[in-house]
Amino acid sequence: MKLIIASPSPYARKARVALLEKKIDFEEIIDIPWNKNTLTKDINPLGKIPVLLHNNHKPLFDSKLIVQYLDYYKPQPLMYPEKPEENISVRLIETVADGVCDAIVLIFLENTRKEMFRSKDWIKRQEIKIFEGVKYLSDHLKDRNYFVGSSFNISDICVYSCLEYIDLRFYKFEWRSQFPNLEKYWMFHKDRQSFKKTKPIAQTIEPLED
Ligand SMILES: N[C@@H](CCC(=O)N[C@@H](CS)C(=O)NCC(=O)O)C(=O)O
Repeated sequence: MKLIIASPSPYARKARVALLEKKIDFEEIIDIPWNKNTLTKDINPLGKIPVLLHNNHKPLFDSKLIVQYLDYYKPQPLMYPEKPEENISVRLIETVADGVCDAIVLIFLENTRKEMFRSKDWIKRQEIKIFEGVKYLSDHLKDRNYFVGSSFNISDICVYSCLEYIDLRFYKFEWRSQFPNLEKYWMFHKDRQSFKKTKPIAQTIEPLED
């Protein structure tokens, strides 16, 4: 399998961690999807990473769909639990964690504009989503080590990736001091090999045109 990624991307990280957890061999192809010469535009009509290329299968895109495909391809360990109630709970946590990342991406892009073109209102709107989203995650975690059920699954991948994406792109938000249960959770998972091997690395992107 080949996975097209961007090195800072929390969405690509979901697929990378799931592949490592399932011990599936894969090759990473690093792209910068925001730049004009991105590989992705010819493969995904939405121009986004991650994209999974597997044998003669059509290219698969969107992290949720890719991880679901990996669960069909190699069920153990399962990333999306089978029990309907757990499955829905996991997807809800995924939606919030991914939504926090979406808001961070939008602020990051807005800040690539010249200062006179940036919208403070737009940035504020996204910041509220980040703060409220992380509070929701903290409230749902309580003092547990796993978000849903008693073992590791996609909800943990999403939240862990989201927290480290905040550290990379929105570090003014000191989530550790505001949400000690999330810090404890982060400490519990930080030595996991699949997380250590996929630490986000910043890329420099071409600025948006005004
Ligand atoms: N919902 C998508 C989001 C993917 C996404 O937004 N990827 C970003 C990189 S972090 C991207 O490729 N953006 C390029 C663009 O929007 O043009 C997923 O979960 O895979």
